[in-house]
Amino acid sequence: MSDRPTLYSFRRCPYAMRARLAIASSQVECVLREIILRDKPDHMLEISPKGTVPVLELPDGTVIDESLDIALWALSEHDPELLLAPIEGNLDEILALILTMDQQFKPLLDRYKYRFHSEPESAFTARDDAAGFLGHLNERLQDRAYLFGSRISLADICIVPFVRQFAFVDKDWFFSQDFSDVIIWLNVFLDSERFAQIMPKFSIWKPGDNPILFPGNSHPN
Ligand SMILES: N[C@@H](CCC(=O)N[C@@H](CS)C(=O)NCC(=O)O)C(=O)O
Repeated sequence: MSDRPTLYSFRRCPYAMRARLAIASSQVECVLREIILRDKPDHMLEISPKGTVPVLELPDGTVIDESLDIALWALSEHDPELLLAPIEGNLDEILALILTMDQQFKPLLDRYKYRFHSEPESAFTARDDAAGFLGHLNERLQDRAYLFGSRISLADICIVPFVRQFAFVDKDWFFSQDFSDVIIWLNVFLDSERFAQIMPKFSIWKPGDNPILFPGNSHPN
């Protein structure tokens, strides 16, 4: 077992992006093991039989296999950007918004994304319903650069990977919608050093590989 936490991750998974964003912000150095979903490593399935990424194994053997829990763990270790202490509102309100997006927006996003070609009618209904949640985010972002104030918080890093996924199903449609403050917020994220830092093309891990340390040295901004 490593003396650093080990993170099983899949680059394009929004949940794994959430975990990497929180870990990058915390600057807690981990060993990153990039996986592919159709060929999950035995060790990952041993420590987390439910088989979803991200999974974090701590040096003491503790396993955390929910993305939000990983984010909260990393930031409770070190939170130099004060992601857990928003300028407006409080952590409970942040967690409530993340939960709403995970429980209500994400299923709509999946229906939209996975039925886009096969069942467009159902996909477009889901898209319209999902857009209602973006309208709500847009209202928040009309008066502030980030969801809970003028600086980034846990809410932004947890939610933005899912909005990115939603946007990328049909970019022409998304970027012509009237939730313009969500579009600005997403674009700021996509252009950020923070995003670049979590999205290098990691090579797929196999036992015996040299450890890939994550995050690298640069501080996100
Ligand atoms: N509630 C979990 C969900 C994680 C999740 O569903 N991850 C997807 C990838 S984005 C996954 O691993 N799915 C398993 C599979 O496709 O085999 C979390 O927040 O970590």
